[in-house]
Amino acid sequence: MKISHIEHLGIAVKSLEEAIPFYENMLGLKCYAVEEVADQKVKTAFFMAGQTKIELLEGTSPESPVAKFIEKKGEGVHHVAFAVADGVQNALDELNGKGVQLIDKAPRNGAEGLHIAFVHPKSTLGVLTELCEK
Ligand code: CMX
Repeated sequence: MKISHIEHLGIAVKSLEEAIPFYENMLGLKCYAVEEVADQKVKTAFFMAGQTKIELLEGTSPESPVAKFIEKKGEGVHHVAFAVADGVQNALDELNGKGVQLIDKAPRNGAEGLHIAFVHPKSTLGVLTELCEK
């Protein structure tokens, strides 16, 4: 697999309504999109910090992975998303073949029209890892 760059950093927040003004008024970043991803039970807000994308995530139900994460660990960095140049399925197959624990066996639809898949943090030194492609 070939990782081309960090596609975004995911940050879990309790409330986008409170977090967006912090990022805009204190950090001077502009929220350019808000999108709900029903499949993942999250509402997302996007910012660019130079060339790096930040994705704020609010859970839309108590069973949301983001709500469960905040319940357990509090707000904070939730995942790192890598763009893969040669396909998410290819990367998943390669990692699976090397014994890495996958959350998704096949890509699914994420925010901004990306195809995404998650790799389990227990297999990635404690960092929930997302693979994406356009
Ligand atoms: N980063 C690091 N560790 C995490 C984690 C995260 N984001 N989320 C959970 N964990 C850890 C927990 O701390 C726990 O560790 P311990 O066993 O040491 O206590 C372990 O993983 C299991 O966690 P859990 O609370 O019991 O939760 P589940 O096993 O039910 O689910 C996970 C964990 C990672 C499989 C689930 O959160 C998942 O499927 N995540 C991928 C999907 C996702 O996060 N979607 C939201 C973002 C969507 C988007 O960006 O569009």
